[in-house]
Order: sequence, then C-alpha cells, then structure tokens
Amino acid sequence: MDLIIKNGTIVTPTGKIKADVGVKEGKIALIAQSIDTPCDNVVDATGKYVLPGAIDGHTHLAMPFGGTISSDDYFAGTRAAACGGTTTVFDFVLQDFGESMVDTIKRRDAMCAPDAAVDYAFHVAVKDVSNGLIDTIEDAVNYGVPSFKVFMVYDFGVDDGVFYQVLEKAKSCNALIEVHAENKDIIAARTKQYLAEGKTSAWYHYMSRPEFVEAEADNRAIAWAKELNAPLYIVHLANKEGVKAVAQAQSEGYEIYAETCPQYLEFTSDVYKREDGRNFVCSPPMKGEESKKALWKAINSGIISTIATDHCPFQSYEKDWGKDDFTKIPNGCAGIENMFPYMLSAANEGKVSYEKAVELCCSNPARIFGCTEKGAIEVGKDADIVIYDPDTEFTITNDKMHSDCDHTIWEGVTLKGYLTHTYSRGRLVYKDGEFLGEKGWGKFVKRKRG
Ligand code: DUC
Ligand code: ZN
Ligand code: ZN
Repeated sequence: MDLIIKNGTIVTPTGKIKADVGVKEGKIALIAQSIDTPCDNVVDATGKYVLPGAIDGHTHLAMPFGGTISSDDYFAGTRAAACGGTTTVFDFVLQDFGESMVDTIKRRDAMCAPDAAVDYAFHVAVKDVSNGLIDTIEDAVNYGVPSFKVFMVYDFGVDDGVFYQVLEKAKSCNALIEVHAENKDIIAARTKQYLAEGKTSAWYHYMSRPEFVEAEADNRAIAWAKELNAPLYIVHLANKEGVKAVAQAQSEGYEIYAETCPQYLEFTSDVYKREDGRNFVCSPPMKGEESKKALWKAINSGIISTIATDHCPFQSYEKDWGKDDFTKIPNGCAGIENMFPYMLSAANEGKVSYEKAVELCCSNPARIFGCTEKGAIEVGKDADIVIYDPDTEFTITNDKMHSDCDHTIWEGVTLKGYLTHTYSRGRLVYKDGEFLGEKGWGKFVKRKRG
C-alpha cells in the first residue's frame, strides 16, 4: 500500500463504518477492519471521519463576466478547492458562436490542463445550435462531456427556441441539460424602473430579481422538460416556489434535479442592506427567510439532489464599480473552499446527517454527472479522500482561504469541525491549513451518464 488511513469512521450515503482504508496507485485498494500490511505512510484517523472528496458541480473559473474576469484562475480555484476538501471541480465552458461543442471543450482544456491542482470536468454552456451545431452535442457526449447548460438570462443566454432544441437533443443522446432559471425580461423591466427612480444600492439587485422572477423561470423550464420527458437539472435553486415546482415534477415521476448552494442556506436577502452588500451580489440573489427554510427542508426530504458553489469571485475594487449602481457590480462570490466544510458543519450541528452531506456533495453529483471513479469511499474508486475532525472549530477569515480573491462573504462564519487532510488520487494536497498540492496534478475527468 502507498497509504493507509487507520482507525477512522468512513461515511457513506447509507451509513458509517469503522474501518481502515488502503490506497495503492491512486485508487482505494482495500477497506478492512484492520489493515496491517507494511506501509511507509500510515495516517491515524482516530476520532475522525473519512469521507470522499467533494465534487463541486458548478464553478466559473477565469470567467469573462461583468466587464472583467472572475478572479480565480484554474490554479487558484482548484487550490482553494483542495483546501476545502473538494477534489473534483466542474467548470462551465462558454461555447463561441460557430464553435462545435468538442472544440469548445478542447479549447478550454488546453488552457486548464497545465494549471489544475485537482481533477476537473466541464459542462458546456451552449450559445449556438445553428448550422448543425446541435448535433455536436452528441459528439461531446461521446467525448466524455454529457452535460450542458443554458442560461435564460445574460447576453450569452439562449432564447426559448434554442433551450427547447437543446432539451430535445439531450434526451436523444443521454445528456443532461442544466439551466440558470430567471426571467430576463422582468429583470430588465424592474432594473430600468429602479434606476429611473434613483434606487441604485445593492438592495435593488435583489429587488430587481426577487423570488417570483426565479420561480416563474423554474416553472417554465420544468414545463418544457416535462413536455419532452427530458432530464433537467436546475442550478442554484434559491426560491421556495421553485422548490415546490421541482417537488411536484419529481412526484409525477420526471427526472428533474435541483442543486442549491451554501450561500442560499446561510444568508438571506438582508445581506444586501449591509454596507458591504455588493460583495454578496450574485445571481440569483439570496432570497427571504422563507426560501432559506424551504431549501433546508428540501435538502432533508430529498428534493434537492446536490450542493455546489457557483464559485465566481471578483476582487473588492471590481465589486466597488457598483457602489452607486447595482447593475455595475460583477455578479458572483467565492465559495469553493467553503462548501464541504459548511455542509459538514451543518451535519455536526444536526441540521442534516453526515450521510446526507456525503450524498449531496459527493455521491449524487458523481451519479448525476457520470463521474464513475469518484464520489465514494469504495474499493476501485479514485482515492479522493478527506479526513475530518468533528471536534474542532474553524472561523472563516479571508487570510485563511486559498483563493486569489481579496475578500469572502463567509468572513467571520464559524464552523463546527474542519477537515485536516485532503487527498487527490492518493496524493496529499492539503493538511492542517496548508496547500500541499501542485499545479498540473489535476486531470480532466471524462464522464458517462448511466
Ligand atoms: N451568477 C453569478 O452570480 N455569477 C456567475 C454566473 C451566474 O449565473
Ligand atoms: Zn447561474
Ligand atoms: Zn453559475
């Protein structure tokens, strides 16, 4: 064995077991009551949990957006991920007009491969399906990228016709369509009105896209998916009516998934009234207390399948562009390093079970997105492993984070328990507050949906 983790408690989605874990050549090679084979690298995990590395299904690294580029490039983003126990990072790659889906993937991979510190995968954000490009969705599926995203908002979003076509195509080739659901036209109308009235603070970012603006789009997207009987994955679900719509479709037997993010579970729209409210500007915005409660409930009842971050940080000086005009604030926040510790802290506090945290952050994203080698402490899987100490406390401050961003919306939030080690394919990449990985270690994860 190259590594043996002894005396820990392994967490799976269905229970906990006290066992040792043996790692050989980057894979989990043995799980047994006691592994006593000679090994130079034995780690004692007495009193600790041994968990699969998390999979963050939703990040925007080095993304051109809001007049700038998100501040974590591939190295910074994946370094921060490693230090937060996330060992697979999904990035959205924006297709160029006229570009095939596979060319989009290869273009991005050429940029990322030298930099990633943990394994990475892509979803293609579709813009153009004209002139036969729709058929290149199937080529991408065969290449190992079976998930695509459409934005119902932004200048790079698609119209309803393209969304419909993409759903139809995806169904025919076992791909999954993800959607950023908000109503673009209502946002535009409300924004125009607020600006005309001189209402320009960060609060009006929320007011321009409140609950119903997201819920309406959720319902519309779900209606089309139902009509086509195509699978649909709603990213960053943040409103209570959307939860209802997802639950209803699921109860009718449709393959509809929902993802939410820690920021929607921790904060409410009140953050936009704060002096530093612009730092919290992301889309969809944080919603009211009732939505927050509905999201927690949906997690525990199984309506929400995954947690991801929507990690898309911008520096303070860029957020400041919108001090006097909320429309000039680049949308997005940091979170890649906080997701798994946050959900494990929630488990430690009894808000969810540890098993549920593993399901949401590891096994469900692996299953839904087709990462066959990831997401579980099981013999044969990649040795992406986190060791977690439930008996410590960790207060998040930006100086302890490993992203390139100069602030975090999580500043001052105290977590119960924290990780001590992260392994990526058996290699130690994080220990006790320190990044120990390397640029270029991360590999592109080719996927196949079951
Ligand atoms: N929302 C954000 O806040 N940032 C990136 C893209 C998105 O949809
Ligand atoms: Zn989005
Ligand atoms: Zn996003």
